[in-house]
Amino acid sequence: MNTPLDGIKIIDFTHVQAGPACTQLLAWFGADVTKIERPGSGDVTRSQLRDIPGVDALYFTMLNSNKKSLTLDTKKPEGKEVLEKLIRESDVLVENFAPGALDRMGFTWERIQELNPGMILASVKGFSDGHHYEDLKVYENVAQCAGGAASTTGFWDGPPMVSGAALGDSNTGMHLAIGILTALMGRQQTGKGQKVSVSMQDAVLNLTRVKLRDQQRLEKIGYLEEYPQYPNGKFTDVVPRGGNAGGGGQPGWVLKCKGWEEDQNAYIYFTIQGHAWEPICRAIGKPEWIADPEYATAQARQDKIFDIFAYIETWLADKTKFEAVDILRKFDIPCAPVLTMKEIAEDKSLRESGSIVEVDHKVRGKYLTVGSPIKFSDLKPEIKESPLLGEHTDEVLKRLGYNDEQIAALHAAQAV
Ligand code: CAO
Repeated sequence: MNTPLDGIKIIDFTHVQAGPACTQLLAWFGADVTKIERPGSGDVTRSQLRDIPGVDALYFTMLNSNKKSLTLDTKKPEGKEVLEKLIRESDVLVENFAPGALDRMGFTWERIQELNPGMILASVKGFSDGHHYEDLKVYENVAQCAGGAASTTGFWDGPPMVSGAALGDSNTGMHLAIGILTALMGRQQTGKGQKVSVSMQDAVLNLTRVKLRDQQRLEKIGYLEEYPQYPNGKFTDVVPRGGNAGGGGQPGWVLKCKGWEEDQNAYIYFTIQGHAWEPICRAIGKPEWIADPEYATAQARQDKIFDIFAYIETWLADKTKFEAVDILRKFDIPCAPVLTMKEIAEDKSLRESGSIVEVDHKVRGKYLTVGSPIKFSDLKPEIKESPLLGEHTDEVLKRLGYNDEQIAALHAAQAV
């Protein structure tokens, strides 16, 4: 198997989710990723939201597969010395500490360059350098609020809403991975490393760009035709929350299916693609709407869109979400069942494609995790277990030239 990042050495000085998601992806693709963790406790996610007492939590195991773990107190001189040696021999250092933490440890960008001019220093921060909030510590939902996602998500009569998808954390990690790979390509041309950073606010904003599009349209014409507020509701001067409306030019909504009264997820997402009006009418048993001028064009349908969705719900009333999709797919209608995490965990196709994988962990036993969403023709990443705290400390120290006596002394110096 070709693992293209073979030979790339990454110091993974990350914690929680945003940084670990980035380095895990690079480890899947072959990079040699060594995670540095504080002796005694390690990454806070090892012990957060535990389901088995004393065992690394799923939060940790699902973000740190295919890595090595080295315990190092980088505030002590002995720990700093090891980190310096690692920097000299590595290609990338990834970190997502609070602003200034790496500098306070003595590892400024200038110092890192002195140690290794080819080093790529990759950072996640809440806000970008120079931003008026640059000093803030940031977690997922803070970033979703600061990046425009929360004010545009949810229903118009409710509060701002955050998404269950990690737009602030894992998404920022994916952006950083692209930055690191770009800097590695750049280094092939110049021989020099560089500093790469992604702010969580920016990464969220990058995914919220259509709402910035809408803000400008709203300022120009005063309304947004694809939002549920149009044509009868009121628009203010900011992009409103759109409920479940389709964000593009195709109206869509979440529609009830058979069993919705008991099952909160007995719904499908239904899209009315403009050019698919004829097959939609045939699928839902309303052929008379095809040529009816009251329904035939997207514009004519606009003020009746919720009546149309209500009618489709009567058609769906005796069909499960899966039956409905099986009928609608034959008419080429973009739709999907609203899937629960239980259904996703049991989905045969996701298992076969490697998007959900079962991993065997030496202490926890078997658990499910998310595999690579990126598929290659010549690379099938093998998702391995996450390391125990400090599992590879001695191995890494030996590689760096430490003898048994020096290793024992380091352990003593770091004892907690
Ligand atoms: N040895 C010695 N010290 C260590 C260490 C080690 N191996 N690893 C970390 N530390 C120290 C840091 O140097 C820092 O010390 P100082 O505050 O004295 O400089 C200290 O541990 C705490 O680091 P922190 O401030 O980053 O950690 P926190 O738990 O207080 O904050 C977080 C966590 C995520 C809010 C903050 O790191 C942050 O804002 N990061 C940037 C944005 C980010 O990535 N957020 C996403 C997190 S995923 O949800």
